Amino acid sequence: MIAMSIAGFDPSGGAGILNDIKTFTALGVYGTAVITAITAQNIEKVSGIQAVETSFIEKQIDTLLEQEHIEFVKTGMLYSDEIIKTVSRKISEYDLNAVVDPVMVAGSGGFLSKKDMVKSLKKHLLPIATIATPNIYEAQEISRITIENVDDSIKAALKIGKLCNVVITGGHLEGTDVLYDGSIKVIEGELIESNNTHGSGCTYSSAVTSSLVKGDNLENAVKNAGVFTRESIKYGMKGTLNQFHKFI
Ligand code: PXL
Repeated sequence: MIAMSIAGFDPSGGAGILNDIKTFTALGVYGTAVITAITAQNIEKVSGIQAVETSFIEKQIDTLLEQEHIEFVKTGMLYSDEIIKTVSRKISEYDLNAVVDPVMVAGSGGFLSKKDMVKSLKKHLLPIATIATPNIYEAQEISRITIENVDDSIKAALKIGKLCNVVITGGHLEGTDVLYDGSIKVIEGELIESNNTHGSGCTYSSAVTSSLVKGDNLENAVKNAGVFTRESIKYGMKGTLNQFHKFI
C-alpha cells in the first residue's frame, strides 16, 4: 500500500510533506513525496517561500511513477496557478485518485498561496479530484459562502459538490465535519482543546488518503480520519500533532 503527497516542505515537521509521511506511515501506508515549494517557517510564522520550478515538479512525479505503481495522491500546498496546472495535468495523465487539501494559509496565519490560486484550483484541480478537504476558511474562499454554522457548511458543501466530493472539516465548527459525496452527511465529532494543532489539516487529509488506499469508501475514510486526527491532537507536542500516539 503506497501513497504520494504532492505538497510543500515545512522544516518544523509539523505540516506539509513531513506531516503527510508521518501520517501515511502511522496508518500502515508507504509514503512518497513530491515537493512543490520549500518554506522557511516555524509554528509561529512563515518567513519565506521558494517555489520549485514546474518542470522539476513534473520530473519528480515522472521519475517516481516510472518505478512505483501509485494510485492515490494527496495534494497540499501548491502555491501558484502554474503549479496547480502542472499537478492537475499530471494527475489526469497518470489517472490518479486525488485527495485535494486546498491549502491557502498556515495555521500561524502566513500565506501559503498566491492570490490567483483559488480560481485555478476551481478550474483545473477540483473537477478531477476524488475529494477535497477544505476547512471552513478554505471552503468559504471556494464557495463564496460565509460559514458560521453547520447549516452554512452544508450550503457550501452543496455548492462545492458541483465540482467534486467534499468534506468541510469542522475544526472551527465544534468538530462537526460536513461531507458531500452525492448526498450530505453531517458527521459530529468532538473538539479537543489544544495548542498542538499545527498541521491538523494535513494530517486529516493524509489520513483520508490512507483510508482510501486501504479500500474504504469516502464516508468511512472521513470518519476514520476524524478519529485519527483527534487522537493525534490529544497526544500532540511542540505545537503540532503526534501521529505515533499508538506507540506512547
Ligand atoms: O497546514 C497547512 C500547511 C500545508 N503545507 C505546508 C505548511 C502548512 C502549514 O503551515 O507549512 C508546507
